[in-house]
Amino acid sequence: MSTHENPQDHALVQLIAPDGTPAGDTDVGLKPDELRDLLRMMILARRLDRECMALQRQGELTVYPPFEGQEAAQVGSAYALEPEDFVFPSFRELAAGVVRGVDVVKYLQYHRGIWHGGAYEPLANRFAPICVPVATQIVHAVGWAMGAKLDGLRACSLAYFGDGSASEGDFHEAANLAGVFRAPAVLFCQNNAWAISVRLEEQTAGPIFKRAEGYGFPGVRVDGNDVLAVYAVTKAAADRARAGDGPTLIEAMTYRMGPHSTADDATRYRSSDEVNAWRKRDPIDRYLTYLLAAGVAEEAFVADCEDEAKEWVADIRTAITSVGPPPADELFAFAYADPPEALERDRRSVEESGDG
Ligand SMILES: Cc1ncc(C[n+]2csc(CCOP(=O)(O)OP(=O)(O)O)c2C)c(N)n1
Ligand SMILES: [Mg+2]
Repeated sequence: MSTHENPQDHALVQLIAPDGTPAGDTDVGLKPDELRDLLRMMILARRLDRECMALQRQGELTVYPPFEGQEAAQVGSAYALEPEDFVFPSFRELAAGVVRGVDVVKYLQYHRGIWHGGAYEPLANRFAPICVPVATQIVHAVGWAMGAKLDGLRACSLAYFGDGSASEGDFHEAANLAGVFRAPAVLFCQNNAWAISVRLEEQTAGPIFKRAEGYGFPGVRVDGNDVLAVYAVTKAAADRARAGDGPTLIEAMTYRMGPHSTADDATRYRSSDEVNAWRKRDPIDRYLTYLLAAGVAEEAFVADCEDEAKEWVADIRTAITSVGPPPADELFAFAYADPPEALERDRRSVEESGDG
């Protein structure tokens, strides 16, 4: 059994067991309507993720990296943040973006091949542009946190990254800097067992959360498919950061149920037994079972969430499929105050061709 799947992992913070029964103190300080909202967000996110896969298969998006299976890791962590905090995502954090209130249609313009990083306004929801060069966003997040500290803001940053990204130099540089400067940053690793087709133990030999000790700050490993546990550890890390006590590394153990992206065929490198074993640890089923047993939600609420999700994604589909390409002259617009002659010539030729 791999280190990723070890059920005897004593370090793992878990509040709800995979069968939905409580496994710890489930009072994380959320009110019943907030507890229900976590479920609602996960249901909305999953529906959206599946719609995006369909949109890509129908040629409406160029490429899409699905997050199915990782809803609790993303929703639980994003829900723990305050509006003034700043999220630095990779390319798989649409569910976190939904929680932050990011304009999904503008987000998807990246995946439609229209605008780098998404067309949303990063400052509006404090959600940085989609970041594909793996691990670079961790450095951005720590830099932002250092700036926030210098400015005397009571806010933290949160960087999302994957297990594979934790093997990049940028992770280590960012972690070292965060430790030395006690930056108010939360380094949130979604360990989904795979970096495209490379399994965890092929690219790192030890638990990721333990690396924090070497950088002089705490590291915690949490069950990433347990939304309450993820919320609780992220809230504690964010509170700690805002209080001036420095960074925390969180390693959320989860699993990507789908392919790495729509350009990948995961059946070529992993077994259906492995995928099926993780299906039994589904984050939404687990939390739903818990909420129903605790009397916090009823079936009617779930049905309402599903209806809402259906309507919501239908509106998103209509909106994103009607977004056409931006004017071609924008290709020339933002790089130079005084464009060089060669570029000016290109611009004129586009203009004269009528393609602009
Ligand atoms: C600097 C850099 N190297 C390589 C790639 C190609 N690439 C894209 S995603 C990925 C793997 C990322 O794995 P992980 O960090 O575990 O995140 P996950 O995709 O599992 O969410 C790689 C190697 C890239 N985007 N950027
Ligand atoms: Mg990964």
